[in-house]
Amino acid sequence: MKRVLIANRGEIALRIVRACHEENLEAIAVYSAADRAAPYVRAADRAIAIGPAPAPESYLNIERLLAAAAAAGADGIHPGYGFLAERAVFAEAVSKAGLTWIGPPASAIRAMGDKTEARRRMHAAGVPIVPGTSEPIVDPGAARKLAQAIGYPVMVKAAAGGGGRGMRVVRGDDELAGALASAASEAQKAFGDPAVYLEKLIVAPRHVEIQVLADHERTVHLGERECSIQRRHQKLVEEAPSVAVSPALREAVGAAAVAAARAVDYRGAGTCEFLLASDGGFFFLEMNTRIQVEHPVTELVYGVDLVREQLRIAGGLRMTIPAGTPVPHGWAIECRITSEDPANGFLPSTGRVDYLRVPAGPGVRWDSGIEIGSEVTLYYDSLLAKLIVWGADRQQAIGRMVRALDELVLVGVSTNQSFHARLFTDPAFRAGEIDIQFLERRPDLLASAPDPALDHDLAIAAALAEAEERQTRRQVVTNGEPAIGGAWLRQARLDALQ
Ligand code: MV4
Repeated sequence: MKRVLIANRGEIALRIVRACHEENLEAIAVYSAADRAAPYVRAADRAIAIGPAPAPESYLNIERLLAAAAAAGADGIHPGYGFLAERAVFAEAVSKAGLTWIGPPASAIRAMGDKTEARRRMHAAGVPIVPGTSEPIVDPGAARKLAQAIGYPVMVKAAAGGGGRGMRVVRGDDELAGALASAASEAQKAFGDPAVYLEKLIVAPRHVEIQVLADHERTVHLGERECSIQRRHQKLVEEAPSVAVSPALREAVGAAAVAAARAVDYRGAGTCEFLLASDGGFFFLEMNTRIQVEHPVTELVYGVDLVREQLRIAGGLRMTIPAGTPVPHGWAIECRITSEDPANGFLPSTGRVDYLRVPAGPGVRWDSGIEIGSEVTLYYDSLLAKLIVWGADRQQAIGRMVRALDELVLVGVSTNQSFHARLFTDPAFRAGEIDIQFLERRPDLLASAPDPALDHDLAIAAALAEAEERQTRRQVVTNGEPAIGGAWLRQARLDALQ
């Protein structure tokens, strides 16, 4: 492999350009009309326009991407995350075009994409799965017996799902039929497949995921990432390691993740998601067959470059992970800085980045796709940058995050920066008392309460401004006589009194 086309945009495209350059590979960027001036486009060795701003006509368009690869003489394609990264048909089309697919085999993507098939394969491989059904529900009448056997509360999930769409919680027989119907209809709309199945509901678990790497000789894990701090299935903060994972538990969950990857003949970088119950039990949920947004926290505590390893493995080289069990060193935390306004229900905001001061200093990493002058639009997702810190322990990492967030200045677009500042000073978060419902319990962290001290300052400022106005008003003087041009004068007096 000599020349890699990056079928993505933003921070991950820039991350891949950098890894290519370190591996002496040329990097080819593709860009939509909205991304002409983006930093990743300038960082690449060559850039090719692939269409208008809407993703279906650019970053999701397989034909245009393959045409760009041919035009540039690329011999490999890295899909990044999102867009086409987990589409088996894209992996196949890339291989069919004679190019190297920098990702897992299409068969592994497909097996993990169907959640009921994944459950069957994981069960056969001895990977713990949540108690439930591993075949789609065909008969709503039979579903009642299955749900009773599992024990309420249960969850209805879409077989083609993932990321939280097409899921329903069911607390008793009376809710089951409705939940099956609505989940199936949502799954049909979202994935074109109405198949659903049942799982026992795990209450207030942590979300812990294991990073896996596999080359043609070895499959290894690089420990866990704690991803419980999320809102509506969007992760906001990730850490490695997890306060809830002991070295013994790490080895157990890690071994399960390695078994999961082996069961589908996995190659490259992948992530197995687990629910970690409050009693220490863990259950495989799904495997993400791509590089993930939060990969940097693993890189910092294991001293690896995961994108570099992806490039090596795709090129037929061995991964550079030494033999033996990799051990995490220190603590890493990532904040997703998004163009979402906590004061406005996390609605996406748009605009031009008028000013940007990037945090720096010991243990601080900034992976971003923006610079001063960047236009933030609604065409793509709201991730602007990832602020990642490393410290010798969790306390030092949190301290560095507080300091780095304090240094960060981003003007022109509303962001979720203030939410992060509140979170990292919160006693419960600092104590590690987190699970997937943490933010649901803490509306106080999500939205800033109006500060009464600020109201007071604003009232004084308004009074001073008013007094200043009065002082500088033009004086209207009359001697009691009806003034000439009376209507004009009356109006002038009126204006002066307002
Ligand atoms: C669950 C669960 C509780 N019990 N399954 C959400 C996304 C998808 N990956 C699976 N999800 C869940 N599955 C059972 N049996 C709770 C969730 C869940 C969740 C999981 C991971 C991270 C955040 C979450 C937020 C809400 C629900």
